[in-house]
Amino acid sequence: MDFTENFSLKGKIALITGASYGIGYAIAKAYHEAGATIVFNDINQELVDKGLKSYEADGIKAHGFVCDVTDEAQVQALVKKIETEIGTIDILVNNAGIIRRIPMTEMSAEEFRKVVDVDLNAPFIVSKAVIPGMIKKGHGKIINICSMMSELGRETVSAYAAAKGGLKMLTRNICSEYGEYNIQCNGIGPGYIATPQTAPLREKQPDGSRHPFDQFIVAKTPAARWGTTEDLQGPAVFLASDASNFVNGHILYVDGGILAYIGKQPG
Ligand code: NAP
Ligand code: GCO
Repeated sequence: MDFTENFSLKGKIALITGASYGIGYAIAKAYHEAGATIVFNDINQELVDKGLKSYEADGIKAHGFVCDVTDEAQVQALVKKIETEIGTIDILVNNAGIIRRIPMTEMSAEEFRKVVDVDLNAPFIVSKAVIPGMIKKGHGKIINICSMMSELGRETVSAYAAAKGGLKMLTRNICSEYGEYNIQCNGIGPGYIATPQTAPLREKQPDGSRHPFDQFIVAKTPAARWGTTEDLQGPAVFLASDASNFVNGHILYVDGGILAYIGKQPG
């Protein structure tokens, strides 16, 4: 057999949550090109329709559903519908996520809980719904979209860092509990990626200069640039494919080297 066949996703069904655009969309596009059937959800019909239009424009016949990943009843119903109408899910990417950048002492408990609900509780809920089918099928791949904040903190992102740190450990626990069923659960830790979620950190200043955080990230990244969603496609295909069947409980950081680098001397 040609070794590269190990990277094929032919015949696989992939559910990518929150994939109308952004990182989830890019991962779904790569999975399509690797041969998978694409299923995605988003939080409302408008976003699902927007996603379906984008997929169609890219020649992808995706299946889109409205589902709030924090609602267990909606998630259970979605997985049942997918299994009935399309087939058992082989690959799950827990991508849906939010961030609220608020100084911790100014953040309400409700705001903190909302971020943890989407970024940590939801991957638990969706994984719990999908794993029984994977066990029956004899294999499965779960990929949790973690973050630099699974390892590092910074001002204003306490809830997000707590959630993404927890998601790293949920990844390791799913690996531990379900590895014997030939289910591999790994994480991808994107660095700073140019998507709508980070747009506020890259906004031009009133005087036309670059955002201070934009300058900081470029100085802190050995690759000296922001990541693109395309940078994540290869690692995501690898972790969804047979090429990674003995990789389990690993967080693969796709960050241009940020975590390895102390940062450039100012000036
Ligand atoms: P994004 O542009 O904000 O997209 C997130 C997607 O998830 C949106 O479609 C969003 O819908 C959806 N979503 C949010 N809450 C949901 C819910 N309750 N149920 C269903 N869908 C929901 O984010 P992104 O930059 O592509 O990031 C995707 C993932 O990567 C997130 O988990 C994020 O934390 C992580 N990440 C991003 C970066 C980065 O630099 N961009 C780096 C590391 C990790 P709405 O539009 O309605 O919110
Ligand atoms: C922030 C950014 C980061 C990125 C990403 C980095 O405000 O610091 O939004 O959190 O989204 O998670 O890996």
